[in-house]
Amino acid sequence: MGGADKGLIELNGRPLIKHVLAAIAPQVAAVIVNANRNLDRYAGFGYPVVRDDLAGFQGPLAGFAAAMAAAATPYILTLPCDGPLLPADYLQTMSAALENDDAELAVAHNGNRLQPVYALLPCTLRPSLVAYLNNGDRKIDLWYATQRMALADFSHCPEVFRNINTPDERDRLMRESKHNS
Ligand SMILES: Nc1nc2c(ncn2[C@@H]2O[C@H](COP(=O)(O)OP(=O)(O)O)[C@@H](O)[C@H]2O)c(=O)[nH]1
Ligand SMILES: [Mg+2]
Repeated sequence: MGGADKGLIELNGRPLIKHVLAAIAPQVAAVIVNANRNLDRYAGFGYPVVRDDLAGFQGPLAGFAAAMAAAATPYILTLPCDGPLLPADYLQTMSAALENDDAELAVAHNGNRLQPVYALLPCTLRPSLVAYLNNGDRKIDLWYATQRMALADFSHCPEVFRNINTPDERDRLMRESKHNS
């Protein structure tokens, strides 16, 4: 997106983060926003804002570590700021997968591949995650693979993971949502 702060890019007249917050807030006990720029604007959406544990945009795991430190809940449920089509049963599907597999963490799967920024993670994994990051590792799938992982099956609705990475993708989604409404 040419370096723009993606959460603040508008889709149908509202910043992307507002679409995402509206979809997740009814499902969870508390919301934390993870951002590293425009912190005042993010704070204006009414939820606490935390910056990454590591400086320099080192990837989503640094955000997960910060959220685990800030959370008052035993688990964090993660989702990216650029995926406005989050389903209403996101938490339910993730927690059912975790329980069914008696796993430590759950990660979404669209039927084809892992969707690694959609995860249900216990905050007790923070020391493991911090150690992984301090070792210089950044690959999200490889850290998951070191834990007991459940796959949450979203193969019946793979479109919920559509996310906006280019102006073109934003415009296409906007045209489609107007067409459907
Ligand atoms: N906290 C944090 N999140 C990041 C970082 N880099 C990417 N993300 C988030 O990870 C998600 C996926 O990133 P994105 O650039 O859209 O990757 P893609 O969709 O896989 O091409 C988005 O919500 C980003 O905001 C980072 O350095 N720190
Ligand atoms: Mg993306």
